[in-house]
Amino acid sequence: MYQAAKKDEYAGGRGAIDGRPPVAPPFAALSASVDALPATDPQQADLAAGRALIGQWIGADTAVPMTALKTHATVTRTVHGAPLIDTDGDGFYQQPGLALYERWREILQHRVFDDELGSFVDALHYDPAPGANTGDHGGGDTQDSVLVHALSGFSPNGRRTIDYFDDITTPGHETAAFQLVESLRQAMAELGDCLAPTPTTCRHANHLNVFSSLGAAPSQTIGQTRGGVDRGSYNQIIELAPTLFSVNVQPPGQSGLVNAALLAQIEATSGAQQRAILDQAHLTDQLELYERFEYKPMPFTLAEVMAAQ
Ligand SMILES: [Ca+2]
Ligand SMILES: [Ca+2]
Ligand SMILES: [Ca+2]
Repeated sequence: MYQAAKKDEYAGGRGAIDGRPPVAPPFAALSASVDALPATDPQQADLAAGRALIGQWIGADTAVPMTALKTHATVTRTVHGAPLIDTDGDGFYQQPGLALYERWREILQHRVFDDELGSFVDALHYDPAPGANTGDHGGGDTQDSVLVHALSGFSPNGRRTIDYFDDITTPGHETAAFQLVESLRQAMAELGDCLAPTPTTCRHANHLNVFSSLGAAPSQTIGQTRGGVDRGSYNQIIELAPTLFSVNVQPPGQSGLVNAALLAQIEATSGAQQRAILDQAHLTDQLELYERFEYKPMPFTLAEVMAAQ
C-alpha cells in the first residue's frame, strides 16, 4: 500500500478497478470547470494541460517489483491510481501531477474557506507526522469531507451547505468553477514548470515515515528512495495449514530497550558504525524489510519459541 488507497479517497474512485464511483471528487469538479473555460481565456490550453497532468497521476498504473512471501521470487504488482512511488530512487515521486494536485488543493482550501472560517482552517497535512504513519489524505473525517459536501451543495444531513465558494469579502459572487480554476492557475504559476518534459520545480519530494524511538535511541526514517508506506507498524501473517507458516515485521524494533551503556555506544559513533550497533541491538534491522514489504520468520510453536531463546 504505497499510500495509493488513501489517496484515491479524495482524488476519486476508479469505478471498475476499485468499485468506488468517482462521485463529485474535487478533481472531477476541477475537470468540468476547465472544460467549461471560454476560448477567450489566454491560458485555456495550459490549464487544460495542467488538468491532464493531474489526471495522469490519478489514472496512473505503476508496476512495482516485490518479493513473494514464501518463495522469495521477484514478482511484479501493479499499483492502481494516484501512486506515491519513487521508482528511480531520486527522492522525488515520479508523477508531477501529484505536486500540482497537492498545491492546487491547498490553495483551493484557503481561497474557499478562509473568508468564512478564518483560523479554523487548518493546513492540509499530507506528510505523516513523526510517529504517525498516515497523513491528511482525505478520509471521511478529514478536510476533504467538507470540500466534497460544499461541492455537492448538501451536507451529510441532507441540508443545503453554505455557499463557501463565494468570497464574502468581495461584492461579486464567486462560483465554485471560478475558485477551482483560479486555484489551478495559481498553483501552476507557483510551481513553474509543470508542463516541462522533465520538471524540476513542479515535483514532489517523497513522503517519509519517521519512527519515533520509545527509548533514547535516535528516531529512524524510511522512504527516502522509495517513498513512505501507509500501513501499521506491526505486520504479522500466520498460515496454519497445510504447513505452518508464520512471519512478521516490526520496523521500530526494540527501540524502547536502550540502556545507558548502549546509548553511550550509540552516541559515540556515527554513520555505518552506528548503524551496525543499532542493527545489532535490533533497533533498526527490520526497517528495510518493512519498506520493501518483506517479512522475517516468526517463531510460533512452543518448540520454535524455545529454540529461539
Ligand atoms: Ca523519482
Ligand atoms: Ca468563501
Ligand atoms: Ca464575493
